[in-house]
Amino acid sequence: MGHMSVRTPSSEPSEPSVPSKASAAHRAGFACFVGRPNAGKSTLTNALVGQKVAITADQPQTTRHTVRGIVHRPDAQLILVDTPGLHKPRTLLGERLNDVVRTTWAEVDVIGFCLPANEKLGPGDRFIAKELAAIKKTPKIAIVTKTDLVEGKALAEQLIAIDQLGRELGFEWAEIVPVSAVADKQVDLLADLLVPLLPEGPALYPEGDLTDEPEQVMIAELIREAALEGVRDELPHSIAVVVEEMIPREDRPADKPLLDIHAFVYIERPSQKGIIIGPKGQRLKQVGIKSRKQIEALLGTPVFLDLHVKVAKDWQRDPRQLRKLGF
Ligand SMILES: Nc1nc2c(ncn2[C@@H]2O[C@H](COP(=O)(O)OP(=O)(O)OP(=O)(O)O)[C@@H](O)[C@H]2O)c(=O)[nH]1
Ligand SMILES: [Mg+2]
Repeated sequence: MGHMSVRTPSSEPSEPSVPSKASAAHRAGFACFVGRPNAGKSTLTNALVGQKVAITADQPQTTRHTVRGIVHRPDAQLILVDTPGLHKPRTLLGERLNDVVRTTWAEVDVIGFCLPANEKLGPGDRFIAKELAAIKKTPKIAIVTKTDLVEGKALAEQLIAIDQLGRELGFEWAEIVPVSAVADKQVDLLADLLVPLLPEGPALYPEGDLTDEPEQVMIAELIREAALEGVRDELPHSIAVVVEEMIPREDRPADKPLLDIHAFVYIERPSQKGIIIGPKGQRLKQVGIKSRKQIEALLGTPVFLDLHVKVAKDWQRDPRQLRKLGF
């Protein structure tokens, strides 16, 4: 009873997967990743999907909506639902994001609770674990992220602490899995452990679909990701991006198309404008160059990206503005 089920590379010899008669029923279902902001949920989602479907950043509260990433395997379709980091809300946006997380974990087949290896368990983690404990019907996997950042001893201590946390709250993790998305350690193993927890059934998404994000949203997110780079303090939270228009440029030869994309980068205060735009517009220009490359790769077509910075006063706290920005 209550033995600790931890997955280490050595305890998991890779067996050749021999399909066994009719028992290998196809599975399909949903696993969500929850955890504090910055725990590495989106990076892990991308690593499992094998392509960027969710933006990531080294500031907390990067993800602002659920992002589905789809893993296609011969035996299963695993749909990952990356969620915003659960945190103590300070704005209406924060409250909305937390609501999104709670709705999501009530709907999935398995919950993956992400805890960074390089940070001791804190009140934020306990708070989330407590809420998870109340969801009795759903299996919960503890995922220790960013293992490339710690030594073996620190990792072992973290695994024990997480096991202990479950016991204190009266449940047992279905698994405790250390992974590194950046060093590609045990990422495939995580998928192997999630799949058996999915219900039997046919694929839910067409083959080849890696996400159900609308193109326009993905593009706005790529611009926001570029805009987040290097900004600090409150500014990352103040940035929102909306793609207003995408129109193929007229009078272009068929073999030389160009897509005009017009997007607004919103901030909350006029004083933030200068920082986003930068001296002589250099910063905004860099944001444009960086995101345009990724947008072109995503769409497979040349793009003219037109970025405008606009103030949406205190939008994080204003229900009307939030609605306009899609929250
Ligand atoms: N070294 C290392 N860094 C990682 C790993 N996974 C994520 N990170 C970094 O951790 C930071 C946060 O990663 P995200 O994936 O954006 O974290 P998140 O949990 O989605 O954050 P929110 O969306 O804000 O809740 C980024 O700077 C990542 O590059 C990892 O396996 N190893
Ligand atoms: Mg995220």
